[in-house]
Amino acid sequence: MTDERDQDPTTPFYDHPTGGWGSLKSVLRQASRNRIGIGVMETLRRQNKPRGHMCTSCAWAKPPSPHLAEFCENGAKATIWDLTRDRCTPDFFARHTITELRSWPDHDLEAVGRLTHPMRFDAASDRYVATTWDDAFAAIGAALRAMDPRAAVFYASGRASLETSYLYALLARLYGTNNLPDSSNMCHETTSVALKRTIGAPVGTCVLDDFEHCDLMLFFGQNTGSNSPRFLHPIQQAVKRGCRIVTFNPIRERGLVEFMNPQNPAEMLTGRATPISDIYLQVRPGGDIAAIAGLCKHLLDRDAVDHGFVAQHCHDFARFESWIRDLSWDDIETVSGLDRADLIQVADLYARSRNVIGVYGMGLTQHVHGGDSVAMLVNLLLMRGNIGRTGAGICPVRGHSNVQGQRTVGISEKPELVPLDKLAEMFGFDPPRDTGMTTIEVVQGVIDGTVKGFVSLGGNFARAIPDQGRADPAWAGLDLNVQIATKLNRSHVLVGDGAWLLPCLVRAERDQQKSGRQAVTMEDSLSHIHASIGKRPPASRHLLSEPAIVAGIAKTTLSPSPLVRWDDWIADYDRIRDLIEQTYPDQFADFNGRMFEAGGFYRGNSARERNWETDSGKAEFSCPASLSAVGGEPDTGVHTLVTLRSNDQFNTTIYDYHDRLRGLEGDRMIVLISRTDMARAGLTEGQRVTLVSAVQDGISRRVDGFTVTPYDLPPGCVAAYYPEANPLVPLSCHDQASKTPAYKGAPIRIEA
Ligand SMILES: Nc1nc2c(c(=O)[nH]1)N[C@H]1C(S)=C(S)[C@@H](COP(=O)(O)OP(=O)(O)OC[C@H]3O[C@@H](n4cnc5c(=O)[nH]c(N)nc54)[C@H](O)[C@@H]3O)O[C@H]1N2
Ligand SMILES: Nc1nc2c(c(=O)[nH]1)N[C@H]1C(S)=C(S)[C@@H](COP(=O)(O)OP(=O)(O)OC[C@H]3O[C@@H](n4cnc5c(=O)[nH]c(N)nc54)[C@H](O)[C@@H]3O)O[C@H]1N2
Ligand SMILES: [Mo]
Repeated sequence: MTDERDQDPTTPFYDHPTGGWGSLKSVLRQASRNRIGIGVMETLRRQNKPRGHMCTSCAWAKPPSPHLAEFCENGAKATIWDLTRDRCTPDFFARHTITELRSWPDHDLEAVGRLTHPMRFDAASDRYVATTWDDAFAAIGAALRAMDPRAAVFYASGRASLETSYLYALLARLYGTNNLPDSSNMCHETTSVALKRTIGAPVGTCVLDDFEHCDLMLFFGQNTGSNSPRFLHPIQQAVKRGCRIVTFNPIRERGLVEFMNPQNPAEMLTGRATPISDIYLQVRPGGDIAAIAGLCKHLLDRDAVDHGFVAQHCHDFARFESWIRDLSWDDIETVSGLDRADLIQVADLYARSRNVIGVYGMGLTQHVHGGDSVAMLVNLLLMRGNIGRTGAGICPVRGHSNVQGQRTVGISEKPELVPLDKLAEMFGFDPPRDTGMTTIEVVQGVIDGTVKGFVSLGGNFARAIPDQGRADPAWAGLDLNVQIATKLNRSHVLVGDGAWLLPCLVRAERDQQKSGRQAVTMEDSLSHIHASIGKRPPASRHLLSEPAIVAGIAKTTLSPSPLVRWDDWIADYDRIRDLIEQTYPDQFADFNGRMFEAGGFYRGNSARERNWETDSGKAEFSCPASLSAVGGEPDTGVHTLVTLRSNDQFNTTIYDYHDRLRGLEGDRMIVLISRTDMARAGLTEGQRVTLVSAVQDGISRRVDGFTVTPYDLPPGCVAAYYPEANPLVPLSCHDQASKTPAYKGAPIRIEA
């Protein structure tokens, strides 16, 4: 069992359960800061419920019979942040040049409040000035028409609905490009590529019911307590019925140590928390391939392989088996940083458990060999037939609330994933067939000037990317930069001539169109599709919905066609859902009829049915290119930098300067390091240091002003917050196959 004694008591940590009173206090602080009205509490009550609106925070499943309040600390913060009474008006922009705004911290930019008017950047006065929608659309359309479509990029951050995403992808293809990267390129693209290659389905295989039938859950690099807190409810239930949990994470994340349900009065009043992890192993960053290899090795040694399943369903097991048998325990221990005895204990537990789920997040995906890490977890599950049966499976926990769905309905730079022939037939055009740009390639294109136009459907791209800083000056050189957004952020103030800021409704707001109030839909991490209806009055009468903005741009960019009826589609989103159903009939049959089903409707998963849509027609065992996901042992004096999300941020949106669940408060410019490594490097607590990239490619990457903070971390590993540390992650450090940036494994040096 894990308990307090496992924690290094001389370093900061949170000695309360996740959830609990701390969670409530943190929400109330945001509520009072944002001066929200009583109506917002009513909105929260309807969050993630049938006929309510779906939270804009994480993508965790919405259960068919929700809790009285089916939202978590961070879901509440996201809604409160959206529904603030503060406004970012033309008046505000008249008072501040963008040169001045560039010096503001991320938190302060967003804290100005909701954007209220469409704005055009005026380079002469260095200010955004108010404009009309007609003028904005006309100018954007003219600029796009004047551009080579291959030089334009249509980026999406994973929040926009299925309806918006479908139209957005259609706009890009009608215009002539597959340059449709999305935020997924920075997070679970590794999953899409590695799971497709190994099990033939690009998404996780689990559904909620599996969490009621599993005996063991293995967690790899997913911080449930901060990033998908509603998932703690099924985990808590599972633990209470005897399911065991093992966690692999360099940091002892509180949510995976113990949890107190803030919606359970008995737990809140008695202070009784549920311990979560039975075994917690502080693996070294990038050490998961080795750790899992150790588990597989012991399974082979004790012959705990499901040979029947392997023979019937899998390909290439013999090669994998001999690779594992040849590995030495010494190498496994060195690379993983874990003891053989601990790994054997976990392997024995795994062998004894009937139904096992492998859960993972950015700790696996954001590495140079992230795809191999995911494939290793698949190997482990396949060895005992733990894919494609109730209570078992692989469960990537997705980020944004509709990031998985955006890929489902066509936002993809990979044309082979999209039914282009179908689109050609439906809309009477010749879709582009060449591969579009990923996020990494877009950043490179912005830096070298080949990207001329950038349309951003949400997100804070310039701040979320690796090598941030190198691209900063290049943004002003674009011919066109269109930012569809709700709040001001850094990407909006790095612009030059030809920049537009287009404000949209948030999901909790009423979306009124010609046929009446509209609902939109999104897909959760477990492939269920939910409808969402906003009821709050819009933050400003000048706002448009995201689908209406996409249609507005499309109408001025594209030549008219009788088959492409933007106005009809916007008048009634049922018609957009009809188009989605027509394009993807198997997954979206009777879309309009089923979208309000409690718990969402399931769009299915071939691997769950043990129908392996891979090259071999079977589930693939595979051997990794390297035993370490960071790609080898670092040189002396080089540390592996892990970039972290705090409990008080949603990506680049910084709600506040606290990280309660890690016992850290008040400052984000800190570098976490173990006391042993501090002593070795001659550093003292509180010392100011500069972090410098150890990648030698002729480019200097450094960030000053980090405070040394002792923390319970494995040797050789340091941690700092995202996005502050992003300039230290080189563009060239990314997963080989998927191009997901290696945000969890950047080599750095510390300069006093
Ligand atoms: N409140 C809140 N919720 C969010 C977000 C947010 O910013 N705030 N972001 C959303 C988005 S877009 C995403 S993609 C998800 C991200 O959610 P997660 O997948 O949880 O991502 P991170 O918090 O970046 O990192 C996860 C964990 O990986 C661990 N880790 C780092 N390196 C390694 C390693 O090499 N091996 C192992 N085993 N573990 C490692 C870290 O210690 C951390 O606990 O959350 C979504 N939900
Ligand atoms: N170092 C490091 N870098 C990382 C990561 C990491 O772990 N470490 N994680 C990566 C990951 S997983 C991700 S997903 C990216 C994401 O990083 P971001 O791009 O920051 O993601 P968002 O949260 O979508 O962006 C927030 C902005 O979206 C706008 N917005 C909010 N709601 C809406 C809406 O409803 N509609 C529209 N149109 N706009 C809206 C607001 O203006 C807000 O400023 O960052 C990546 N960067
Ligand atoms: Mo993400």
